[in-house]
Amino acid sequence: RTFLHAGAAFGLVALSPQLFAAGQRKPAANAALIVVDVQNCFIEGGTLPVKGGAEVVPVINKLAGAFQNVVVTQDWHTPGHASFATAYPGKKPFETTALKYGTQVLWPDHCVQGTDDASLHKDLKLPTAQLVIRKGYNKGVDSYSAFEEADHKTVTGLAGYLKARGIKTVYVTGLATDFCVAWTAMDARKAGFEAYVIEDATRAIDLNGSLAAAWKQMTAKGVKRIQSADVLSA
Ligand code: VGL
Ligand code: ZN
Repeated sequence: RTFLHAGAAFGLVALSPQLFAAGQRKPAANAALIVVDVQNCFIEGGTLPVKGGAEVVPVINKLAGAFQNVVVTQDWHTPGHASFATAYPGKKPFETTALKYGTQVLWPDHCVQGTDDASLHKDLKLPTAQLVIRKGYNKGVDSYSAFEEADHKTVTGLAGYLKARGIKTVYVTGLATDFCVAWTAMDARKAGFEAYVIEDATRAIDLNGSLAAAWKQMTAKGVKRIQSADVLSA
């Protein structure tokens, strides 16, 4: 039996060298998949749709099967939230305003707590997900990052949770690449995690060049850019 197993394994290697290409490695037990904001609000038909947003769903569903740890986030705003243009007379969505903690992009009202718009996309299938973390629920402070709010002071508890569970590496996916995905990945680095963004499991808003800027900033902070095939074929 041992001999047969070894033979079978050898045959697999010989027939499929691409399975073992450099840099491809199955996520370790101490890695977590973070699925950012795959909510109706960010998908066609929602209040702040991201182009191609629904396309991440099958990719993420497939990725989830390769991970022993899966964490999900939801943008979860109060009505009248400080990131909503409607909170400022005379302001329109996609303009900016100065808040105490810095420049805030103003968005259409989106992802209001408890609404269908804020629900996870119906086709997202993450039966093994262990934690759902909600963010952006303080009315006066936005939170693109799943780790800390835009004041760069208030933490969500995610870093503590991951550390308590011995997680060392995070793979970030979801919506939107240039906002919540990027800020989450960069804050993961800040909190001491190794961080990957799985590019084809994300879609971007790309507001005034924000996508290129986000990749540049992520790279500078040591976030690694990979594709789902790099994980799935490992
Ligand atoms: C997001 C804009 C506003 C995101 C959330 O999930 O990327 N973007 N709120
Ligand atoms: Zn938001």
